Amino acid sequence: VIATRVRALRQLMKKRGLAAWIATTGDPHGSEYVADRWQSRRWLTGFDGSAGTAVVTMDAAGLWTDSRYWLAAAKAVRGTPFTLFEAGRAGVPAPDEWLRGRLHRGDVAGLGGATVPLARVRALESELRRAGATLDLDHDLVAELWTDRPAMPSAPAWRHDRWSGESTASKLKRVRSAMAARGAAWLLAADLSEVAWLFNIRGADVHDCPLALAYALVGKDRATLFIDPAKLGALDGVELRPYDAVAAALRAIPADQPVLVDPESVSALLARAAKRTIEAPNPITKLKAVKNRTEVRGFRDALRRDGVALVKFFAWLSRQQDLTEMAASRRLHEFRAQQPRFLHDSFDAIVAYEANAALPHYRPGASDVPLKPRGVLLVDSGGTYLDGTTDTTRVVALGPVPARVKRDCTLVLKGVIALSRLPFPRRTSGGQIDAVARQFLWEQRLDFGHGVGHGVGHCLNVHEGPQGIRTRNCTVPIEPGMVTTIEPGFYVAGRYGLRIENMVLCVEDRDGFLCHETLTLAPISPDLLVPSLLTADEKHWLNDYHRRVRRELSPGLDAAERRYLARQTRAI
Ligand SMILES: [Mn+2]
Repeated sequence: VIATRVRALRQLMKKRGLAAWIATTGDPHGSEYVADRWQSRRWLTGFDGSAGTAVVTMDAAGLWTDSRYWLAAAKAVRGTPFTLFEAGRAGVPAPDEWLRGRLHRGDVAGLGGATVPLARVRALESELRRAGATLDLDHDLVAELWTDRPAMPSAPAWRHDRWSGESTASKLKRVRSAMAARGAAWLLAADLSEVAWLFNIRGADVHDCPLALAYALVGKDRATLFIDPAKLGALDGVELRPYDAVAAALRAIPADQPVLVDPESVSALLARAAKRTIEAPNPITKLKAVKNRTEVRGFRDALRRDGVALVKFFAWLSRQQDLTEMAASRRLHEFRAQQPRFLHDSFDAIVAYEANAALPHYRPGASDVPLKPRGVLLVDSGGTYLDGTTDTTRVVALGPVPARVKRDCTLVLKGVIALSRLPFPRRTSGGQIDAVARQFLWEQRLDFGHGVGHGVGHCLNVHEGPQGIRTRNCTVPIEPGMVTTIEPGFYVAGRYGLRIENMVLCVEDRDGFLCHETLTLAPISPDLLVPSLLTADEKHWLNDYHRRVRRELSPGLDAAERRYLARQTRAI
């Protein structure tokens, strides 16, 4: 069936005079998680991972995906016209570069310009220009061929005002002053979480994301929400127009009124509908990242309920035999779903046993494995609650664990503690403090291949910017009110994987410095630690933290669960 689709695509390419077709993974909003309607790369290739790019020429077809999906993608492309390229492996060309090598002067490559952010199209165009080739954005060939394409998501949207702590009128005021500072007459917001934040609305159009498909267009004295009218009634002071009317509205703006567009989320086609644009990060991204008092209170409450669910789960797990990763994952979801204000998981949980945990983004599925009474289970999961989003990783021993694993887990914890206690001056970015969480691994000539942390949305996306803790593209200062994760790990391919993840809130320290306060409440199992490798200060931090975890979570637990928690938070 994949071969037939590729054949049909090539026929259409020939008819339209295209030398290549590029299928990326994206929707019209630059989303990380994409609704089925826009899974055209999956339709074309049969590979269903959440990230990947396919390129089809008349005589070759390639699929690129990153390390978390290499195994799954290798299986998916078997028997199809696609060759797998392991993106990120040394010596493997990037798709743009590979394509450039196959195009000739005057060739045209096609791509669905409505679903690819402007910044991505720019990068591709500049690569193709070196071969004298150009891009056609206007004809989505795969959409033409995809006859049983899923419909537009149509979940109702709902008001989130009660949990948000700030009215849309107040948010609009702050957005407009940021627009004025940039010299923009209008602001187009395409990112679904930015639209949701601005208008205090939530939805259910994307799996495990509380988002409604919509655009926002903010002018100096009006604000328009473009959304399917069936999804939402009236909003005070906001003009509602149909979702599809956004391009025409942009075209109607006179050339002397520049529109601010964020090239990372606004699609190339939509950006080109405006006569004059200012390309800049959307100011909403940063306003949204700094949480207000209501949102912070919500995070604290949500993390307490989430911690109760986690302890109930781990206590239950400690009494089970003959479980698989999948069965454990389903039960974890049930414990969360019993908590008040729960909407849905914040992402597909990672429940990974031993070697599977060495793949940082592994999800149990086809390779569901039984859990045995030995080794380490890694659980990275979270919930989306009305009053906050959570993301927590813990590792637990299912039985005997080799000394080497305990040593590595202790090194990971030392990184968590060091960064959690670190005072830092204002204007410090995550890029500057990433190494603080790695230093103890580095001392042993060890490291891990992912970032230390990411921002977390408030009843929004589990991954949000602009701040983060990693070395690449991470120059935005961390400010009071920002909620970020600290999640160092360590992985031995084919053997085991370890990661400890807490959510932290940036707060004022003293003498003008800032620091982080840990929000996550869940035991860090002493069964996986070597106490002699911890300093007195580190033991003090852990014992203090565990006292707080016990105090906050015990009221939500039954007697057996409290006994489990007492054991897992015993002083060391
Ligand atoms: Mn995380």
